[in-house]
Amino acid sequence: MASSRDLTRRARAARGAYAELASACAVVVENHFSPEQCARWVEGVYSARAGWTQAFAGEQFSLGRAFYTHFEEGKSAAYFDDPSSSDARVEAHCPGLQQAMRDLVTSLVGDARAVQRRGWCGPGVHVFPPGGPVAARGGVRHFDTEGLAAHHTRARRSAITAVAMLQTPESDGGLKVWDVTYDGHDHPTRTELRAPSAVVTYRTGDVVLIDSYRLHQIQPFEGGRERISATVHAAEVDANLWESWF
Ligand SMILES: O=C(O)CCC(=O)C(=O)O
Ligand SMILES: [Fe+2]
Repeated sequence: MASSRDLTRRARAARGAYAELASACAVVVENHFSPEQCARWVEGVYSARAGWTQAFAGEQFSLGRAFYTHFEEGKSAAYFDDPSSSDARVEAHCPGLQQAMRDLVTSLVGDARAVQRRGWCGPGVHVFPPGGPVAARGGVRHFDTEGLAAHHTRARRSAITAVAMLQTPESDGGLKVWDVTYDGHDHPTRTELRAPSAVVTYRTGDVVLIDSYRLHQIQPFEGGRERISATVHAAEVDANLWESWF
């Protein structure tokens, strides 16, 4: 992956887009979800506000439990406590979203099966509030390795993150990707941060696909509107069998 020119790529359809990650840091699948579908899910996300899961002292919220926030806050037990109630909450407010995100994984990876990871919470939604720390400074620079089994990570077995933008902030809020992949440490070094990088801009209904070992960061954003995106993580646990979770 040499030049910063082709750090990101745009694809017209999800099918097989995973293959593009061999030579790009991120692939954007444009218009994967219709604006009407996104608007319905966003309405559902707001109707679920009382049931949002708060993380990092209100820096961010989710509809459905996200493993990495629970893990980092020492609350993994709460994540694994009755995951079906988390899935039921997502389904009640955003009908079809979880299955659509699993179907998305199936399309992205091509001829393979994507199933729910047993005992884990299914795909969910991130809400980043306007005026909050992420809006002001951007998110944490990170890799999406927390949910991977240790042996999976050690062998660098395939793993992806797909993010669907449901509601863009009023401006900015793209996803920055670096020409850097996970090297066994959770925080990027200063040298790694100087590697070539690019900001993926994505619109409502677009999907961004990255390797879970890819260094990435949500960019600061402006305006009075929440940034709302749906995430699914997936790992190839056996030949052509992928497990997904949030
Ligand atoms: O919302 C996004 O653009 C990406 C969020 C993220 O880094 C993640 O879900 O792991
Ligand atoms: Fe991430």
